[in-house]
Amino acid sequence: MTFVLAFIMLLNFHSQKIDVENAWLRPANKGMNSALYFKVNNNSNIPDTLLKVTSNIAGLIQLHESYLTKGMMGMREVKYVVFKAHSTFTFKEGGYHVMLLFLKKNLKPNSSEIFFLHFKNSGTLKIKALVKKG
Ligand SMILES: [Cu+2]
Repeated sequence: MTFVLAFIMLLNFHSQKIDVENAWLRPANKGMNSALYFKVNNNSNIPDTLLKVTSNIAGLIQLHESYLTKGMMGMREVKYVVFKAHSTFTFKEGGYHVMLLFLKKNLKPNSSEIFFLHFKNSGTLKIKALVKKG
C-alpha cells in the first residue's frame, strides 16, 4: 500500500515539473507544411526527453533541427530532444522546431490548435498553440 501511494505521488511530482509556454505555429493552407514552436521549462532535478508530438491536424509530425551548410539553411529529423534538469529550451525559427507536414486543414491567423507533447518522464502534456505570423 505504501509503495502504491509513493508511486502515485511520484507520478504527480513528475507531471508538474515540465511546463510549456508561448506555443505558436505558422499560418498555412491545407496540404502544405507548417511548424510549431514553444518554450519548455524543465523545473525538475532530472532530465526529461520529448519523444514525439501528436495532433490530428497534420498527416505527419516530426521533430526537426536546423543546420547551416555552405551558407545554406537545411533541416533534418531528430528522434528526440533532451531537456537538462532545471533548464529552459526554446523551439524557434532557425533552430529546433516541430515540423507539421501535409496539413489536413487551413491554419488561419488568430485561431488555435491543440497538440500533445509526449515526454519520457512527464507523460503526455496537452498544449494549445496560437496561429500567427511570428
Ligand atoms: Cu523542419
